[in-house]
Order: sequence, then structure tokens, then C-alpha cells
Amino acid sequence: MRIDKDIIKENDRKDLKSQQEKLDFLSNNLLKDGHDVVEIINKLAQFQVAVPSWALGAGGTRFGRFSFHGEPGSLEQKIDDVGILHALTQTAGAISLHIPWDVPKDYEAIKQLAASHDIIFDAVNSNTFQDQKNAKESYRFGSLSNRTKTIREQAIQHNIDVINIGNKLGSKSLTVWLADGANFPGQNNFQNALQNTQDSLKDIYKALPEDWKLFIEYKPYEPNFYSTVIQDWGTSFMLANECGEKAYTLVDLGHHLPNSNIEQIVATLMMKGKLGGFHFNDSKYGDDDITVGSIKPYALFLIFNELVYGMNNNPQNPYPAWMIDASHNIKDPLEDLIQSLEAIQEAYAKALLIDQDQLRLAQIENDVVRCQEILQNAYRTDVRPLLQEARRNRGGAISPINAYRSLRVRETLIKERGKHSVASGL
Ligand code: PSV
Ligand code: MN
Repeated sequence: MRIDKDIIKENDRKDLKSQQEKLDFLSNNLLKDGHDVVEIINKLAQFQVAVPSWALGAGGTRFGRFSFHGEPGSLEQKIDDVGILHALTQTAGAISLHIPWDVPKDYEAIKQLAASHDIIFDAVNSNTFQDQKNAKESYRFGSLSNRTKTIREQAIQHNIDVINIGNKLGSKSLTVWLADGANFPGQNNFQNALQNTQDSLKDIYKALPEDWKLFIEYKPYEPNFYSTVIQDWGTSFMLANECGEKAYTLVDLGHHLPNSNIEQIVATLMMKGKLGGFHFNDSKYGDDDITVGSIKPYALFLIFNELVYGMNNNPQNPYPAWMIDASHNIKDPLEDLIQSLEAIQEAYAKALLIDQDQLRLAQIENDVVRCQEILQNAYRTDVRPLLQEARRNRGGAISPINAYRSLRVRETLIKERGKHSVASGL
């Protein structure tokens, strides 16, 4: 299924007038406060977020998986699904593949298909957290950190294979998330596991093409429950520094212990020029992978405040690679992703409204109340008309979720693919 711009336009005709009124009202208020509304709308339009191939099917927990029907059964269909998201939101202009779940059969055809949807290939992800069919060695006791050299070599080679696949598609980065760790005290020698990981990452780094980046993701626990080799941003940062200038830390919002100050981590990494990638999701307890902004929207806004500050003030930090890493097991995954994309754009727009000069002044004067007021004034602004305008200008829908439903996208996908197609992934 493809959604034509004319169909979206036609579907939006009835909402156009009220959208314009809301936009005029907001723009007038923002102009009075000295904001450049056109620039904000342009920035929103430019902010593109990659969709992970594994979020398009019904997400699972270890207790079960409930299909939403019409799931994409092939890489081609996954790209078509991102095409639908992008057509409606104009924010999802990239897909992130996970290997071996998404190995293309015909590279040229896959590239053409993605280009026809105006989609590029973002970071490619390796997988050494599962054993693959016919693999010689098992990752049961770790991959890049394993005490057995032949197992480490197999995991290194897999990462190099992933780079080669990504290279043929035009990707420019490899994300390594390592599940390695221990379930019980005494199971691993911490120092040996870390040293092996460092050495393995250096071997992978050597295989990176000149214009590529290596993103090193961290996570405190799960699937190992006693210790994880790359458990926190500090460990990732240290490993990235050891590897070299093309290696960076990747922050996944769900990969922190409760109440961690993620915005401060973001600020530190950007100051050091080492924030390479970002995975958006939300969580209540752990790596819950639920819809962005569904639990802690204010925390997301504060994180965006630091991201905006870093993008404006830290030329030493490259433009980060944005990706959603959420996949839920009860919502229609495409609706879930639309809501996540909207939440990201909303937090970004609000962060763009923070009066940075006034905030600096209030900080210098130690006016704590005013500092809070400045942040919360921006946070309390209903910025949705700006998002709608940014989308509409590019042919997207005023309300992607309403359009998705009124254009009966899921029903059409079920008709095309049937009820029992299953997407590869988690
Ligand atoms: C791990 O929890 C993670 O966040 C990593 O990004 C993986 O690549 C992804 O989820 C899917 O397994
Ligand atoms: Mn992640």
C-alpha cells in the first residue's frame, strides 16, 4: 500500500480552516515573544527520525506475542510500512536494519524501493545476542567479550559482515549493542570481559569505511541480570575513546536505572563530542520500549533542551543519528510509531521555544524561580499547530493518526498481506 499526497490532501480538506486558525493564533503569540516561527517550522521539517525494522511487527515479551495482523513479512514490506509512516508524518525518512533479520536479496531493488518512498538507510545493527541457525559457535556465554577466541572472532566477523551489507545500501554507521554479561556473581572475570570487548571493538573499528561511525550502545541489565559488560555511558564513552574518533556513545532512553538524569548525560557527551546516536522510547521501570512521551514527557523535553543546546553550541559533536527504539505488544505498531514521532517533534519544538538568552541571564543572577519559569513556559505551550504546518508543507497529514484511521491503512494491509504474516525481529 502506498499513500499518495493527493489522497492525504483531500482527506485533510475539512480540517484545513481550523488548522490555519490555530496556527495563526499561536504564531501571533510566538511572534510577540520574539520567536521566528518560520525557522522553527523549517527545523521541524528537517528533523528526521529513523524507524527500526523490528518495530513494525507486533512487539513481544517473553510471555507472548499478539499479532496485529497484516504485519510486514519481508524487508520490502517493512520498507513499505516506513513509507506509509513517512507519507503521513514526513518525519520518518529513514529505516534502520537489524542483521541477520533484514539481509536484502536484491540490493539494487531494495535501494530503489526505499528511494521511491524517499527513505534512506540509517545505522545498521548487528546481532550477537541470539544464536543464528548453522552458526558454529554459540553466544550463550557472551560474544565480543567471550573468553574463547573463536567465539569472539565469529562475533567480530558478523559485525564486519553487517558493515559490508550496510555499505551496499548507503548506510554510514554501525550500532553495536552487546548483551554480554553475567547472571551470577563469580561467573565472569570483569576485567577480562571488558578487555576482550575492547579488543574486539577495535578489530571491528578497523573495518569501518572512512566515512562511517561506530555507535556503542550501553544498557545496565537484561538479558543478564547480575552484570552487563557495557553497562553505562561511562563504559561506552571509554570504549569509544579507545577505539578512535569515528566511535561514539549511543544513548537509548530506556537503558538507564530509574531516575537517572539522562539530560545531564546528554550534555556531558555532547560537550566531549561523543554523542553519536540516540534511541527514543519511554519507560516506567526498565527497558520497557513503550511509546515515546507516554510516561515522562517533561523528562523528554529536558533532554531535548540539552540536545538543542548541544546542536547549537558544540560543533565538536556530529549531528546525532536519531532512531525510535520502541515496540509495543498491544498497539498497532504503526499507530504506536506515529504517536512516538509526534511526541519527539513536540518535545523538540518546545525545546526550540526556550529563551536561551533569558535562561543564561537568570542563571547568572541565580534566579532559580525564573529559570524554572522559562523552561516551563516553553513546555506549557501547545506547539501542535507548528508540527501540523511542518508536515502539511511537505505533503504530510495534519493529523497522521486520524488520517491513518480514516484511510483504513491497517485494514488495507490485512487485505494485502493476510492475517498471519509475521515480521522478523524480536
Ligand atoms: C537493546 O535493548 C536494544 O535497545 C538495542 O538497540 C537493540 O539493537 C534493540 O534493542 C533491538 O534488539
Ligand atoms: Mn536501543
